Amino acid sequence: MIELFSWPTPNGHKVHIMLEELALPYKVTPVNIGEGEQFKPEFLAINPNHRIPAIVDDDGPGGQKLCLFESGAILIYLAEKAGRLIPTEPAARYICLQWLMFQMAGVGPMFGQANHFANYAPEKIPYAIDRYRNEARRLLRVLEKRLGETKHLAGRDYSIADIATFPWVRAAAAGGHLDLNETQAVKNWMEGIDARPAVERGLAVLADRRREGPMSDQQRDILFGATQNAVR
Ligand SMILES: N[C@@H](CCC(=O)N[C@@H](CS)C(=O)NCC(=O)O)C(=O)O
Repeated sequence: MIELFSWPTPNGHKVHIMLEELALPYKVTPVNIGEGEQFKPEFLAINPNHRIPAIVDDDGPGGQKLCLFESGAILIYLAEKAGRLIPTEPAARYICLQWLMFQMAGVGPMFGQANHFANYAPEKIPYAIDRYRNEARRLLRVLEKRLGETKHLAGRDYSIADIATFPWVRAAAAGGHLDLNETQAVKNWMEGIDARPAVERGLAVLADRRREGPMSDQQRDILFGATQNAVR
């Protein structure tokens, strides 16, 4: 059995969707990152970087228990475990990993910073807001070019590259950082993924735990302040 440690954020959604796509049995342990549960010693033992998602698979390689963090590594692991959603032909596999890395190193961090400086930074810093919004828009144009040429990011078939990227584009569009009406190929690709039953189920995982609304001072301290930056 796989134990999933997660919270309903874009990085969490990647793994929720993947587990639903693969129909692997799993149990979810919520890690409420707004209340600081990511700093509990039992979670730090699984992920010393105190970020969701993480998994513990009792039946890892060689039948041994495997603890894994970093959503990209988890997606590769689950795809290889199930033999699905990653191409097997070597060149196609590297192209898939290329677009997965593009998400992990580009789309995720840059969209995240765009959201942070627009919505959470205590001061409005025009340089930072413009810098990350422009970078998010540039990355969206790279996605648009690719998806104008191929049905999915890795090529013809849906893969872990799409699963990793979809939740971030979804969140950026919902937050008003990106306008998908300007990128028709990305919009069509998003609609196709959104319509998948496993995606609907994945997005529903822990959805009832999330509370919208302004962040409290305590949450701000946990996510961006002294609690976040404490030496552990
Ligand atoms: N590179 C990591 C990033 C994970 C990440 O940033 N997770 C956020 C939620 S989306 C988190 O756990 N934040 C808790 C915190 O900042 O303390 C991954 O892809 O797994």
